[in-house]
Amino acid sequence: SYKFWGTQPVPRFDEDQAVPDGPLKVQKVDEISKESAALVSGFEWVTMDLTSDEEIKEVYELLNGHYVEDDDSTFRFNYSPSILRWAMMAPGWHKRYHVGVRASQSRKLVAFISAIPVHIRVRDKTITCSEVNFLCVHKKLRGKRLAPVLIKEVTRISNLEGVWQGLYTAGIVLPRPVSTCQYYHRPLNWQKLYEVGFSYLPHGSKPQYQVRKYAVPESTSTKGWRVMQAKDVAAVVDLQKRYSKRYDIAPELSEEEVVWTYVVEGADKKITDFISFYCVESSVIKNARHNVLRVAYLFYYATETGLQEPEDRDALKKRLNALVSDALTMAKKNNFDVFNALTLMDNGLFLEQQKFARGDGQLHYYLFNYRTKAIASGMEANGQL
Ligand code: YNC
Ligand code: MG
Repeated sequence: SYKFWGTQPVPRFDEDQAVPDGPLKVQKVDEISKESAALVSGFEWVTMDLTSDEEIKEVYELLNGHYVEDDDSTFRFNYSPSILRWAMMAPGWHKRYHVGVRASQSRKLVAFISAIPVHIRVRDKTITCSEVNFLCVHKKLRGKRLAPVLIKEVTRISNLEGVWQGLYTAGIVLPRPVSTCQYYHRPLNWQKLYEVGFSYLPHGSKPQYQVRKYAVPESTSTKGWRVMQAKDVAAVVDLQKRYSKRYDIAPELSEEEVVWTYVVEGADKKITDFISFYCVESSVIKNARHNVLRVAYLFYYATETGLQEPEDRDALKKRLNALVSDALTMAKKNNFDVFNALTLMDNGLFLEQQKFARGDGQLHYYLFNYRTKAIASGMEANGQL
């Protein structure tokens, strides 16, 4: 079926993969409409001003009530206004990419979609993409084909800026993922995760055994470990750039994009490693004792250990395990309940050893208007999936 996606420049499930990388459709800016498509009567397009506390609150409230839930509606993402600003006002952001739909009479915000410009290397070519996120339609307006209208609008706005490719992820299968990852979860506060229905008590186990199993060291063990400072940013970006050559698809990060990070400073003051994570809380939908889960998401990391020639896989595995173990310690100290990671990058080298368990969520990665052969996730590449 795919009534909408069948009309879009995305690869089809049945098409030949053995073609050179590149766009599916080539257009010029003057072929693109300068006007938004009409909405059904009673609704109108608006540009949201995320610098305004009132308007970010409206976006926050739409997402808090209507954004992504897990399969059995136990949890729903609760992105805070500050993480929403971080995500949608990343370097290169522009207000034009914060697209809302309001009910004309009540002025209520009922739908939203956003994009930021990013530079992504896919194998040996770098493409400029609109990274699309936070697509959301109010629960009362579902199933009315509003999502395709929002997607076409953010495409039109990108195209007018000369951006022809898109990057996005979704939990659902659409034509056609460039890669698919599995979520993994590492309990930090097992008791609470059990109480909210996130973790289960394995047959024959007892709560106190689970709590003990998931205890983390109280202090970090890597020599030279410390919080990143502004003076480290250039070294971190340089290390990231060299390390990410290991991957077929990777963002080209600039210095402005570096976030909350720990670094390891070697004896000669050189930054030899870094690892970072960020926080997105989830609302616990119906539970008498708990309202939110504090969830840490693993972000980027890199280590000089992975750059030795010839590659020493055991040394890399050992080093990544040490870094992730220290990150778990920091997350626990900062009161996180669970630490999430996907089966990408080199995560296959530490997920199991660090007691991450496979979740039921999958995340599919998509490129819009760009054809390339499927990219194996980290686990497949390491023979673990
Ligand atoms: C989705 N998540 O298949 P077909 S992720 C893309 N991503 O089309 P309707 C989606 N397409 O199958 P509803 C999608 N979910 O007929 C559904 N679709 O071809 C497709 N949920 O539209 C679907 N947020 O309006 C179908 O559906 C068509 O009312 C049906 O609205 C959908 O942010 C949605 O999961 C998701 O708020 C808005 O269910 C709604 O159900 C909702 O009848 C909860 O739509 C929140 C949620 C999605 C999170 C995300 C990334 C989105 C990427 C969009 C694609 C970007 C392409 C690149 C554009 C830039 C290019 C340049 C340059
Ligand atoms: Mg709809």
